[in-house]
Formats: sequence, structure tokens, C-alpha cells
Amino acid sequence: MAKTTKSSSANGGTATIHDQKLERGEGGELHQTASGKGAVLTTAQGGPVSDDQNSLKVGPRGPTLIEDFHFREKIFHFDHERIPERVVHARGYAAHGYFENYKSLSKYTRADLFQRAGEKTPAFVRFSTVAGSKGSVDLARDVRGFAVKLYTQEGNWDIVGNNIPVFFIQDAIKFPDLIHAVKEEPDCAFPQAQSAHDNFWDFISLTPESMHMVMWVMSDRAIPRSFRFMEGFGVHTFRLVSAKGDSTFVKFHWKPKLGLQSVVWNEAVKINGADPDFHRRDLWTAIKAGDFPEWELQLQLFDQDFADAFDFDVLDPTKIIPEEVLPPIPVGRLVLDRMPDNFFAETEQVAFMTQNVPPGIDFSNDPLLQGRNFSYLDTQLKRLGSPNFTHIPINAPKCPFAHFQQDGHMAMRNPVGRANYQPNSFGEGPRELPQRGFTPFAEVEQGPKRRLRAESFADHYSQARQFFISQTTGEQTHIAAALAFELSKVQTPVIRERMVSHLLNIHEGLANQVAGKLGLQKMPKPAEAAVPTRQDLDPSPALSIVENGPDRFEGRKLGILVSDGSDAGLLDALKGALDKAGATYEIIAPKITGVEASDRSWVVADQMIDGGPSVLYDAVALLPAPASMDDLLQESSARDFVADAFAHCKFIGYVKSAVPLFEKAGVAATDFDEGCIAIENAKDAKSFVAGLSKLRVWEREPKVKMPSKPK
Ligand code: HDE
Repeated sequence: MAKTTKSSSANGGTATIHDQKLERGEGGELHQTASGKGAVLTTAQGGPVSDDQNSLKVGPRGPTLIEDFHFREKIFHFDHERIPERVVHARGYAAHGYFENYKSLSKYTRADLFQRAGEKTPAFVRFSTVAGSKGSVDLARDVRGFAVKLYTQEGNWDIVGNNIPVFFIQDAIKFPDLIHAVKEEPDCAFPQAQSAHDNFWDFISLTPESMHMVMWVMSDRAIPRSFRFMEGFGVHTFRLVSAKGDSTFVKFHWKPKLGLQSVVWNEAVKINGADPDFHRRDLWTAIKAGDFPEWELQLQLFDQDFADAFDFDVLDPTKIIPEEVLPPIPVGRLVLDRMPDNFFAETEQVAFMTQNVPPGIDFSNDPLLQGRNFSYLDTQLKRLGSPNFTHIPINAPKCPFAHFQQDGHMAMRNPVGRANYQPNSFGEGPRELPQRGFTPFAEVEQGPKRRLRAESFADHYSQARQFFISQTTGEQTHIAAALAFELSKVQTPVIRERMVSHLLNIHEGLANQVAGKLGLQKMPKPAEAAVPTRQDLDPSPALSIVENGPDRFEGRKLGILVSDGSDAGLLDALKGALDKAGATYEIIAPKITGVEASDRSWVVADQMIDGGPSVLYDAVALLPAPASMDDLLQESSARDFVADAFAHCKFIGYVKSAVPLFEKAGVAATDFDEGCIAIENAKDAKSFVAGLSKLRVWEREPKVKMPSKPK
């Protein structure tokens, strides 16, 4: 039987509503502090609430009364909590920080943020995947968005880039087709966040201009270990414009201080199950621990003469300028040091727009960029629902601003005074200032209006080949394996064959490997190419992840498997060495409460074995005590822990008693290599950690991979 109980409210205290603590946010708005101790719960209209647990009823068993305005308001607001997710890049994670300028770039640009050495500009950076929806997994094979908002003193500048310096298409008009093709198929609504399906490869195999990008997306660049260990690129050619009005072409590169690192595909698949939030958790944990990720901004600067002499068109977004041909110049650093207070308010509502450029930065005629400049304003209106989206604090400039835009949904700031127009006779309101205002570079343009693609955009294979030959052998194997995996999910044989016919134009060895893995009976003919593939482009070592890894284990994580009786001295030595290296660790134990170490001290666990598979760590150490081995050998997750670490080419430190775990995991003593390191004393522990800087034992890979049989 129902009782007329009044459940107690969380806001017991005696404080009155006037005691509520309010803080001024960065945009000047007032927030109720979440921790507001003793704060009284109110309605959105500010009325104190007496009971938030029971709706207003006639008698204890109802009916419920529609006059219950508190209930109505609460449910109404809940029903409207969602806004449309981004049509692309829906899943993202962001952090605040700053950009610090190294030295004045006034020679090249009048952009205010580049004028003074040491100047710091507030920044907000959002990383994302492209294809999946907001709730999809972090380790999907995909491009990563790398969108940077810089709140400069002359307006917001958004560099809305990716972790890959080229794109699939050369003209923005093809973007809806590309995105329709990669997203889940419209009849069945799967697969989610995956390019491994017919529609995507059908479109790609009919779009030769995608081939360079396909090489990048099939490489490990598309499965980064962390946002912190990936590069960012502005992709398009932009312009810097000096105070004199001179223009210099520029390409923007963000270089992670901790070096590049990715995971392997089998690992990515398992991470998605073990921790679908792997990347966002990584960024959150690092920043909360004070390990602030950092990138250096490097610029490739060039003039029209260089552009005219370069092998490819600098306006073609499917091409790079190799860093060896035009070395990028370091100009500043980006540091992320604060997580948003609220995901929705900031990360979800942030509106990046390529057309947000301050005076001194300008566009090029790259047709993809031109189309983007049109698209991003539209999308903000759709998503945020009002032309006043710049009133949301995360989107508002942090410099003085004044204009006559007014009204509209949710207008927070209307012009004050009588005159809401200019010119006016009352001396009211702001006026334009030609000397300071944005003035586009005065490029002279001429030509017939036509729907054409430039001849200079016609070479679709040469840089794809250059990318492939710039990879280490292991990285090349990963590209072949990724192509075979993706195409194995394609059910229409002709699409698979069409893709192999493109690969033949890129690299015969690659085409053979993929055809072998797919079991093609007959090699197709090479695709018809508008321009033959150039064989004379030199490899560019800057394109390899392995060649650009770190020389230290800093920022990485060791998984330490312990049991009751684990050697406390060894554990301490390991922890000490990791601290010194700037690395972190997690303790994995049979039970989450922890274990009693050899010196009777209690070691608290971070993960139970089932919850902490080795895919979550960059390397592992096995420190079980002999007495616990019988139990551990019964645990399939303990066996997988070792089997996966070995298969993913990770360094494995181990005490003697752990050897049977290897055997159980199918790793015989004869398989041990330089990455399997016995730890018997503190000295061993230190040298084990020192050796981790190599990150992976790639030499092991041929032994743990199924060989392909090229025809
Ligand atoms: Fe975007 N893109 N894009 N894009 N893009 C969006 O804007 C678009 C392209 C990129 O973290 C949308 O706010 C067109 C290239 C990032 O909030 C939308 C074309 C590059 C983000 C849009 C491109 C990007 C977006 C969807 C073809 C790398 C996420 C939601 C010409 C240089 C920003 C939104 C964030 C988001 C349009 C191609 C990067 C629809 C039409 C090339 C990082 O406006």
C-alpha cells in the first residue's frame, strides 16, 4: 500500500536562498556554484522548492495535479536537454589552455597574437572522431578532428584542422556524398563509426582523388594512442598578411611534445570494449594530474614562386608539401591545462568556424576551404538554434567587441541606448576603423565561370605512393592489413577489386599483399589514371609515426600485475623509476581492494584483472608471487593479459614466478625476445623502465602476425 512519505531533501541546511554562492564566469555570466554549500534548491524562476521527490497529488495515490509548476518545469526542461549532435565530428572532447608566441612574426603577419614574444592567448581545443555519433567508441579507425579556438585580442581565430594533413576530396561539393557514404548505411543504420562497409569503399573506389587520404586513414594515424600523441594540421594553404599588405602562404602544423604514438588494430578493437572512453579518459587524467599536454605550432611558409615551382598545386587539399622539402618553422606552443567545468556548456556548445580569422590571417582559393567557409555558420544555427550562439560564453570573444546585431532567440546582449544603427546623429555606438579592421588580401581574380577541376589537381597517386614508401616495413604491413580488413567487410566483390586496381597505381607490393590477404583469384588491371604515378618522389621520414616517436616513456602508462606476496621492494623500485620518467602506472590485482605485499604492506589496486586488460597500457610488468600462481593460471583474463601484451609487441617485465603465465598464454621461453625483460632486483626495474622509451618491440611483429601470401 502506498504511504504518504516525504523523503528527505539533500539540501537539509538552514541557509536561505540569499546565501547561494554565485560566481562570475569568464564571459561575465553568473553561475550558481555546484558545491554551493547549504544552497537552497529553487525552480528556474528562483522559487525555493519544498519537495523535489514527490509530485503534487490529490491524496497519496493521485491523480497528479497539472498545477504542479515545479514538476512541469523540471520535466519540460529534461525533455529538451538534447541539441542536434554535429553532423560530422559528433564525438569529441575538449580542454582549455593557451598559445604562447615565441617571437614576433610581424614580418609576415599583422595578426595580433603573433606580434610579441611570450604573449599568451587563451585557447580551447576540441578533438573528435568524424564518422561515429556522440556515443560511439574512441578507437574507431577514423580521422581525428583537431579544432583550435584562439581567443585573440582582435577576435576569435579557429584553426579547424585534423590529425591528417590531407583530405578525401578536392571540392566541398562532394562532402555530403563522402559523409553519407562513410556513415551507417541508411536502410539498416549500421555499421556505426566504421568505414569498413560497402558504401564507403564503393564511393572511395569511384573517387581516385581520395587515394592519398586512404593511405593515411589505413595507417596507424587513424588509431592514435592518445590525443596527446598526435599531430594536428590546418590542411589547407592559408595566407599570412603583413601590416604592409604583403601575403605569405602558410600551412599550420601542430607537433606533440611527447612524440607520435598509435596503437595496433587488434588492440584498438579490444580497447573499444575495455574502455570506449579511452581517449577522453586519457586527456582528463593527464590534465587533472598536472601533466599538461603540449604541441608546438610550426609553420610552412612560402611565396608564389615556391608555389609555382612545387610539384603539385598548393590549393589542392589532397596534397602535402613534404617537411623535408619545406621545413616547418616553430613559432609557439599550445598548452592544455584545464578541463571544462561542464561538458555540454563548453565541449558540446563550442562552435568552430573556418571563417573565424583575425586581421593578418587570410584564406587561399582551396575549393575545399572555400566551401567550408560557407558551411560552418549554417551548422551552428542548426545545432545551437539561434543566431545568438556567440552569446554562449565558450563562443564569445574575450576581447572588447561591439556591434548593432540585436534580438533573435536567447539574445543576452542587445545594444544599449537609442541608436541601434549606424551612421547615427547621436554619437552612439561603435564605428568601423579601416586601418585595424580585417582587410582581405587584394588578390586579382579573373576567369570564365565554369564547373571545372584544375588540371593541376589531376595527379591522384604520386603522393599516395610517397606516403607508403615513407613508412617503416612494419607500418607498411599495417596499411596492407587495414586495407584487407576493411575490404573483407565489403560484400560486393567488384568494389574490392576496384580498390585493388587503384592500389596497383600506388604500389605494386601493397596491391599484391592486399590481393593475397583477400584471396583474389585474379589481379585486376590498374585503374585508369589521369596522370601516371611519379616514381621519383623521395620518401619523407616525417610521415612515419615510428620514426617520429618519443625518446622517452614520459606520459605513458605501465600496467603492473600483482598478487598477495608480490615483492614490495621491486614494486617500489618500479614506481620510483616511472615517477622519474614522468610516466604513470596502474596496479592490477585479482581483487579490486588490493593485495598484501611481501613486507605486509597493503597495495591498493586500480583495476581488477578483468577490468584492466593489457590493451589499456603501453607496457606491462608481471610481479605475481609464486604462491598465487595456481590461482592466476586459472584466470583466463590473466592469460589474455600476457598473450595480448606479447601479440601487441609490448615490453613485458617479469619476475621468475610469472614464467608459467607466458606458457599458459602460448608464449614459450624460446619466443622470448629483447622486449621480455626479467626483473630480479631494483637495478633491473630501473633499466626495464629506461628501455621502455622504445615503446614497442616491432621486431617481434612478424612472429605474431599471420603472414600474407602475395601472389
Ligand atoms: Fe568539417 N565540418 N567540413 N572538415 N570539421 C564540421 O561543423 C565541412 C573538413 C572539421 O570540434 C561541421 O560545427 C565541410 C576538413 C573539424 O566542433 C560542418 C567540409 C577538415 C570539425 C563541417 C569539411 C574538417 C568539423 C559539423 C568539406 C580538416 C569539428 C559540425 C569542404 C581540415 C569541429 C560543425 C568541432 C566540423 C563541414 C571538411 C575539420 C558541417 C562542408 C577538410 C575538426 O560545418
